[in-house]
This record gives sequence, C-alpha cells and structure tokens, in this order.
Amino acid sequence: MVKPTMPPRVAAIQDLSSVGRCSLTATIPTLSAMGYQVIPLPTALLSTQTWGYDRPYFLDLTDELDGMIDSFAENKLTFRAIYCGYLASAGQVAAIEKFFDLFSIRPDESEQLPLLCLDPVLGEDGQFYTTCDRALADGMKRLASRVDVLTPNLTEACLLLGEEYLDTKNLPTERVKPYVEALLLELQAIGPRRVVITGVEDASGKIYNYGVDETRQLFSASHEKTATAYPGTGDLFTSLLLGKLLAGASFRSSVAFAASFVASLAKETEAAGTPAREGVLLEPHLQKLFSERKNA
Ligand code: PXL
Repeated sequence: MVKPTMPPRVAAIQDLSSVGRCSLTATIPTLSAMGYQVIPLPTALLSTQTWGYDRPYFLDLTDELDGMIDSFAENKLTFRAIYCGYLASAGQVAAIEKFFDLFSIRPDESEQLPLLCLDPVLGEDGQFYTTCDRALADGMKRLASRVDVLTPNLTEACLLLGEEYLDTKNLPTERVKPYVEALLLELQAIGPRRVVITGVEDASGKIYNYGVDETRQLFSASHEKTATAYPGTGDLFTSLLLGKLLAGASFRSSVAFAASFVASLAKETEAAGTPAREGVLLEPHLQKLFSERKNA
C-alpha cells in the first residue's frame, strides 16, 4: 500500500456564516476537495451571510483571535498557505498581522515559506458592505502590502487605493481594460506579488478577471455573465485559485481555472432556479475538484 502523505495545511481566516455558502462554508469544502487540510480561524459567527437575509445574527469574534493564535503557535502548527478574507472590523487587523508574523516560517528546511493570500472583502458596486468601513479598508491595505496573492473585486481595488470607482457595466472593454490595468499596477506597487481584480462587468456582456503576475505581465480571463449574481462567488474564486497555485500551476492558469469553474457553477445554479441568496450549488460539483487533483 502507498503510504498516504499528509495534506498540506491551509489556514483560513474568515467568518463562519451558517447560511449562504460564503467564506468558510465555501472555502472548507473547496480546498478539502482539492486535497488540503483547512484550519479555520473564524473572525465572526453569523446565522446567514449579510446579502438578502433579514437581520443576520452577528457575533464579532475579535476577543477570541489572540487565544486561538497563541494556541496554534504553542502547538507549533505550520501552514503551506494562509488565506485571509472577511474581517469583522478594523480591530482584527493587528491579530492577523501577528498571525502572518508568527507563521511566516518554513514547515521544514526543504519547504518554502507559506503563501500569503488576501481577499480584501470590503464591498461591491462601489459601496462598502454594511459591516465594513474606511478603517477596515486601511487595515486591509496594510495586510495587502505583505501578501503573495491579492484578489479584490473592482470596488475593493478602489477602496484600497482611494481611487474613484467607475461603474463599468455600460462601458466598452477597450475603455475598461486600461482603467483596471492601471489599478492592478497601483495595487502591485503597494507590495503584493500577484494581483487579480475579479468580476469586472462591461458592455460586452462578459465578466473579466484582470491579473498581473510576479513578472508584471498583465492578462485577463473572461467568461459569460449570468443574469443572477450569487454571494460567495468571490470566496469560491479565491479558494480555487489558491488550491491550484499550491498544486504548482501558474498564476495565469490558476486564474483561468477558478474563473471558469465559478462561471459554470453560476450557470448551473441559475438553471436550477434556487434562491440567489443561498449562493451557488457547490456540493454537487465538488467531485470535479477531486478529479482535478491529478491534473494540477
Ligand atoms: O462573500 C463575501 C462575504 C463574506 N462574509 C459575509 C458576507 C459577505 C458578502 O456579503 O456577508 C458575512
């Protein structure tokens, strides 16, 4: 019998929203199916994600972070990657910086430093989400300066940089591309090695993901747009991207894979006609991720 190898550990610092298939309930199944052990550090506990539900129950877990992090450190945990997403408030940023400091160590001499990935969850359509504000955007910018991979949407890119948000939905691709590419380079100048601005809509009817890799090459991956927008697709995108990168794929091909997987899930969910606020139908498609593992 072949001895099973230990799945690489990925720390996932995000909220646990019971309903809505976003954050941890998207990240844990996705990365597990791709062959990683997810170690969650929950930043908030919610009954439902915040879009489309009345008055989610919300428990801010700021006071629990230090105790969890200290316990991980005392038990000498090491990680192949650290993925930080939704934070409950700007007050959590210092704990995440501590997490980055403590765990930016090699699991063993032969391995690399953990890959740091930040999805700076702040808002969409030019607006902050109800729980996010300027102070959190400033904190996210500090974290962004340290990471290998940064995955904002267009709104978040503008909020991080303090740049004007342009509603691109009715503009031609030729007009949108230079605007987004300038934002990508501005973001890369803050410090992240690779950046992708996700989910950019324009008048072509397609959705574009614009990226810049570690050699400052610009690229994009586009797919058809569905009429319905689903919460959690950003979390799913970043999880898929990270899973592929850790398996050794290039940034560009990892972005293309994540974009097309999310697009196909949105299409199939729309055909099924389930409520948008419940997110995309991930469970029936996890199997595809198992089979992907061999072809990383
Ligand atoms: O998917 C981003 C996200 C994460 N966490 C919570 C959210 C959202 C988007 O609305 O509400 C709690």
